[in-house]
Amino acid sequence: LGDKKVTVVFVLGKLGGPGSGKGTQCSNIVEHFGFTHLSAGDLLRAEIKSGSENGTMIENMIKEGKIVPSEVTIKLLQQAMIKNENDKFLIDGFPRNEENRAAFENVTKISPAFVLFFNCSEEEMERRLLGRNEGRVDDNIETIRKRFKVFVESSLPVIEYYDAKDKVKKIDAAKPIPEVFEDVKAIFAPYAK
Ligand code: UP5
Ligand code: MG
Repeated sequence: LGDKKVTVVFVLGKLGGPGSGKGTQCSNIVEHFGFTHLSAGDLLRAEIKSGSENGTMIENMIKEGKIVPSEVTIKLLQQAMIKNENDKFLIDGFPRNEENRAAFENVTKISPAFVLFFNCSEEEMERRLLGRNEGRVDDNIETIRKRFKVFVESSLPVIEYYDAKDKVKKIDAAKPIPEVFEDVKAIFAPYAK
């Protein structure tokens, strides 16, 4: 990123976040606080669509709920941050394991201002994902269960790492969308435009 100084907030959710409303609340934060939203999952899905040489590999990983190799995801995030003139980014759905986290910090030299963490029950997230209807290859009960399992095994240590640094801001994501946003707003108040 060169000399560009950026503020990064990682947005994660319990059990990997599938269906915890990360994407939904990030759109609200963009509108009110002028951040740029970078969803790692959206960038990976765009990479599949673009017909890149990694496309088939990425698609297979997502279908299985597995974590795509760090270098692929980090390259996409880094390119997006370089291309964008903004200096405030929400990185949604990343880092998903310790290796993602360490590689991101090493490659970009960026550590997050804080981690916004959406807490929600597994049953509620399942219900939302099955009702989402965006045609995602991973919104089926088999893949959803795999995504939950990967979270417990791989993503939880990332939360614990930042928790130990007092950087995790936890939100109750089981409430209706506007109520969740009220809590989010309180956290982002220092970043008001
Ligand atoms: N909804 C949202 N909030 C609600 C609320 N408060 N009350 C009622 N309904 C609510 O929301 C999901 C649905 O719920 C929507 O229909 C919404 O209207 C409703 P959304 O905001 O889309 O949830 P989100 O948390 O963004 O869920 P998502 O499925 O996108 O999270 P994931 O983390 O699973 O998905 P992501 O796209 O980040 O990753 C997909 C896959 O990509 C991963 O499994 C992995 O294989 C791969 N990946 C990597 O390998 N590396 C990465 O770094 C990132 C992804
Ligand atoms: Mg999402």
